[in-house]
Amino acid sequence: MATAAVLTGVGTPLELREDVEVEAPRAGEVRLRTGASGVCHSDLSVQNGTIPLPTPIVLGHEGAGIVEEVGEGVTRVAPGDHVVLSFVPNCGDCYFCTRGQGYLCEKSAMQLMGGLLDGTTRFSSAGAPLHQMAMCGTFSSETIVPEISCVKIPDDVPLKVAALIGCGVLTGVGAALNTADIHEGDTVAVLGCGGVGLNVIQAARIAGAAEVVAVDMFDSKLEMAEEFGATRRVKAGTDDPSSVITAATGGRLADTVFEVIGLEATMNQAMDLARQGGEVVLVGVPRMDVFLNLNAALTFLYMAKTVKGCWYGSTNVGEDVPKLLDLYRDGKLKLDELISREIGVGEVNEAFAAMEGGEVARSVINYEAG
Ligand code: PAD
Ligand code: ZN
Repeated sequence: MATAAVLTGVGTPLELREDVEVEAPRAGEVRLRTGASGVCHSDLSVQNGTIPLPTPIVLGHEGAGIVEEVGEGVTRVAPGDHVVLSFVPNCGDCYFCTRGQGYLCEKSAMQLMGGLLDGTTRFSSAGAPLHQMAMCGTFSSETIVPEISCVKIPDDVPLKVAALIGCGVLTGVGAALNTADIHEGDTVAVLGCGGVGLNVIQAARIAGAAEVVAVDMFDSKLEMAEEFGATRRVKAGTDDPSSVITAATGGRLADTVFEVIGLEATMNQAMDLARQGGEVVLVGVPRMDVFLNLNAALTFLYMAKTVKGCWYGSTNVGEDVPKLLDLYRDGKLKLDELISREIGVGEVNEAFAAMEGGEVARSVINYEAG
């Protein structure tokens, strides 16, 4: 039996279930003792209906743990291995994986069905099956995942830090280092300074940005943004980002603008804050009915702007996880500082409220703390 936080319907609080049955791993699958799971905005977005997934479902997709048992044919990992979960499985063989676009792996096609690779689930509670977010389901003390969702890491990496790598760090750092094309001395603007945005900020500095303008509606987040390397702050709703960016660039506007919130208004605003020939990187996940309001001629021809969608930091997890761990060990990437609170799996609803209230960079469920 596992203990899990379960979403039974859109708009309802998560329920703590202590009776969750976890089937044995099938071929190509792994049983994982979850060590830790971050609480990401995408989890909240499933709860509030922004991201459509079937219910009932075990949320959680930013996790790390220890392999307990492997199914038939598993070769990538063995019992006892510590792993980061990739919220996009990475088969290594498909069209996308073989051309360096592992974040689009064809094996992720079933993800919106809320099951594993074959669409079926391994969790059940009170006799009814439970779906599983992103083939992870890390709001459960134990889970079954595809082996191709596992990235082996050294045993000495704290699992609460490893968990954050699984989504917020790979996405945010990848947005700046992989998706965007930041040059030495650039001016970058980051709209939204949460768990993902703070990683965009620190990686933009690693990429050479001289100015990073942080935009958020909470002073607490803007303070965190400065700790992560932002050089200027804009309080959304009070200050005008365009005048701050204009001042930073002699009127040219930003070389690269990242939207890391997922709102229609800020996605459109991001387009306006990029300079002629500049780029906009969309990281925040909006509702399915959001459209951008762009003038084709002005935006793309006369202003020659580029818009890039950033799915999972355009990452190839096999290469990027070790790279991020090296940066962390060298003191170049702040990861411990992302953990504002350690919580139990029964406190995810409070963690959602803390996230919406601007109180935390990340809340992390620490299963190891007992
Ligand atoms: P978060 O809630 O920790 O951070 C969002 C930040 O935006 C908070 O600091 C808010 O205060 C701030 N904010 C909200 N509204 C506004 C506004 N109108 N103006 C300025 N600031 C505002 O979320 P997160 O960092 O975990 O996730 C951010 C988004 O990224 C979210 O949409 C999530 O679903 C998405 C995401 N995308 C991927 C991907 O692969 N593209 C991966 C992971 C998360
Ligand atoms: Zn996430």
